[in-house]
Amino acid sequence: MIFWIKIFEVGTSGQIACLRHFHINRKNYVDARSHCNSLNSYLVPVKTTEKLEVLKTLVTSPDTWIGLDDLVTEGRYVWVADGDTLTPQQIADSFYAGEPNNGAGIEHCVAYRTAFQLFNDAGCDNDYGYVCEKTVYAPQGG
Ligand SMILES: [Ca+2]
Ligand SMILES: [Ca+2]
Repeated sequence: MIFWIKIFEVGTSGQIACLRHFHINRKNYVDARSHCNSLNSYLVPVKTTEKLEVLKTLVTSPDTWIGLDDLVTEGRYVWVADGDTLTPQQIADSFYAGEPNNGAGIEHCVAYRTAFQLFNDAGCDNDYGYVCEKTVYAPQGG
């Protein structure tokens, strides 16, 4: 059985974002991203404080992949869902103190860290839980 939690209205488009947290079979970043894609979804973008609040409620495991990485260009953080990049201010607001630190020169994938309730850049080979998102059109009430 697959649970998708409906939470968000996306703008005024009538779309609802549905999230699912996978945390039992943990995966590296690329495999997590692929699994989301196989479910017609994508690793979750967390671009609003509203969605960050949802993650705080939904996620219980220590580290959880979200759909954000600097795999292409070091220090340039790109949302996999739409290719948007983080501004320096957004980086400062989204990561916890001292992060992103590109630890050992190999941290290019971003995880939500439950202990800090903010982001950390981590090694993409780490096996973490992950959150997928997909959007559906809400039925229009009459
Ligand atoms: Ca990096
Ligand atoms: Ca880090």
